[in-house]
Amino acid sequence: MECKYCSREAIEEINGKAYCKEHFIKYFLGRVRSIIDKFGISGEIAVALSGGKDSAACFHALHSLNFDLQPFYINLHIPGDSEICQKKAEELCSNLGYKLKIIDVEEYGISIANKKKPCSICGTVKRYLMNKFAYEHGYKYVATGHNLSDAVTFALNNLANVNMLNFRGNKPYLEGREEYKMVAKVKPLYWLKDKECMLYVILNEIPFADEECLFAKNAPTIKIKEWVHSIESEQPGIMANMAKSFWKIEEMIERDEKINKCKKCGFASYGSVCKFCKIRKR
Ligand code: Q46
Ligand code: ZN
Ligand code: ZN
Repeated sequence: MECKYCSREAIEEINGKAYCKEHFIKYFLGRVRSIIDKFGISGEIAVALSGGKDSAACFHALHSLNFDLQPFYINLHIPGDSEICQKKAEELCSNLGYKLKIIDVEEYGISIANKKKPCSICGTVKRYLMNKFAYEHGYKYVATGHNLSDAVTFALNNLANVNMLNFRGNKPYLEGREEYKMVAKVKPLYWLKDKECMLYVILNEIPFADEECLFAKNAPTIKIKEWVHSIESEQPGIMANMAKSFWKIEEMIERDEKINKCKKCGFASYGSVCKFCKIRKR
């Protein structure tokens, strides 16, 4: 198969178009650029690295597009995972000429691995610390490696669990709000699927940790993700359409929401005390 844009051998087909290595990378960076341009993102961006392929691809792509970046890593102390991931994130940063900032959850007296439902605590802690880091260091934006596969899977999982409130935070850009110490969040990989992110890191020889967190293995979302990808292979473009619909639903839900300031820490909260402060107290 030939690339649609030149005569070279194609390595990937996306929505019926074949791409060679060079044009695939152009396509990938173009999708990232479209998010950045749509929301007018400029200035320094704090980039959350997890050690995995997606945040590595996100960081590398933003670096290739010449953004001013500060990578950081949250060490969650998950056995058999966190140390390897931190090493991979450090390796990537040193390859690209950055110094990685490390945030350690143990400094906040939190341990995730021994909890009954580690993922729900982990999610809250990560969101809180990402925002806190960026806010306290004066960054306007936090970029994360959430991709199209994550966005669609997350939303479908919420539908499957009648969890409409969880719809918030899934769209590609969340505005910052100074009065609530909220930094803007951006998902540059929002239009890119898992497979495309994997291909991007392989083609660019980007170091990443292949191991999965031990709590990810039995997650119900794995089946949903497989299902979504199988529908996409029969009907290319359906995932992007679903993501657009979920984005609209999120905006409808947002209109009825009230944010407060947490009584303990002063960051944004949907109750009088934020979930992070409740976790710390426990
Ligand atoms: S939420 Fe759960 Fe992940 Fe946290 S505890 Fe591991 S699997 S790392 S994206
Ligand atoms: Zn080509
Ligand atoms: Zn709080």
